[in-house]
Formats: sequence, C-alpha cells, structure tokens
Amino acid sequence: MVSFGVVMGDITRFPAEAIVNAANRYLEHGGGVAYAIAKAAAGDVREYIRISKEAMHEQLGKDSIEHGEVVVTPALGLERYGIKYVIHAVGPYCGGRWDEDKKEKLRKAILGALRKAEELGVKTIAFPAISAGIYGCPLEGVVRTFQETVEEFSQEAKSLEKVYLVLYSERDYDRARAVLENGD
Ligand code: AR6
Repeated sequence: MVSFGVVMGDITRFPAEAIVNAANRYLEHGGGVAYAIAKAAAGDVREYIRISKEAMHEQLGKDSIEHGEVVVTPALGLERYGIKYVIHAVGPYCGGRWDEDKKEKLRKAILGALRKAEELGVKTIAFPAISAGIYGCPLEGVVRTFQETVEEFSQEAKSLEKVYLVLYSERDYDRARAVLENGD
C-alpha cells in the first residue's frame, strides 16, 4: 500500500530517495522549482541543464520529452539530504484553464515519475505541485489529480511506500490540506 501525504517545505532539501522536477520539455530549468533544484544539485544551473540534456539523449534518444516521459539525473549535491535521484517530468501548461485534457496530461506526468521510481527501486518519492506555478494550473485541480493518481498507482506499486506532495508556501499547503480533508 502506498501512502500519500502533503507536507510544507523546500523540495531541494526534502529527504526522499527520489525527488521530481517540474520540468519543461527541453529540460531547460529556467525558473521555479526546476531552477532551484538545478542550482542546489550542481551549483551551476547551466551545468545541470547540460547533464539533463545528456541524460535525455542517453535515456530517450531525443531532444525533448512528452507528458508521461521522464529523465533521471543524479542528485549530486542533494545527496547530503538522502536524495539519490532527480526524476524530470513535464506537466501541462494551463494559463489558468483546467479541463479533462490538462488533467490527463498531469496524470500521465505523475504516473511516469511513479513508474520510474518503482524501476529505480526507491521507497520514497517527493513531488512539487507540478504545473501549479509558472504553468498556471489551479492548485486544487493539481492536488486532487495527485491524490487520484497515487491511489490508482497503489494497485501496481511494489517497492514504493510513501509519496509526498511538497508545497512551498504555507498558503499552498493550507489549500492542499483543505482539498484532501474536505474534498473541495
Ligand atoms: N520546493 C517545493 N516547491 C517549490 C519550490 C521548492 N524549492 N520552488 C517552487 N515551488 P513551477 P510549473 C513550487 O513554476 O508550473 C520552470 O521554468 C511552486 O510554488 O516551478 O510546472 C520549468 O523549467 C509551484 O507550486 O513549475 C518549466 O519551464 C510548484 O513548485 C516551468 O517552470 C511548481 O511551480 C514549469 O512550470
């Protein structure tokens, strides 16, 4: 059984074996949590972009990823927190809109990362609120999609025990808690 929980914190310091990056298709890590992870892992953001693109070539043989595809990079400097892998996934761009298509793209991104975590044999994984920042998807929809997708994934999970959704601000954390507790 996989447990799902929301926590408040900075994912670049969160002690899960794998953390997920809310990336773009080209793994450019230009802003948001992607920039923060790249900076914390490698010190130099451009260097982590180079490492990410090289990993994308090796793992997928192409220059961009789709929703559901993931790329794994080493944690480098994040190892001090017990993080072993960074899994890059790409969520939908919403620009304030939310519909079934966006939800399905986010579901694919989450499932892709969860399946890769299983393949890597990790017990714990932490996600940021993918697409709820620069990509402008409503946090409530994002949180509910996380909850439903982790529940769905529970059926096929083997090594994975804990999935955390890490919210960066107290306000987002409170909103996420409200979604899980009240279903609204
Ligand atoms: N720890 C946890 N959550 C964080 C952190 C952190 N250190 N920093 C920000 N967040 P975003 P997106 C939250 O914009 O919407 C990048 O440029 C943030 O408050 O990082 O998927 C990529 O390269 C928000 O709730 O990701 C893409 O081009 C959540 O993480 C694009 O942004 C996601 O916000 C992806 O946009």
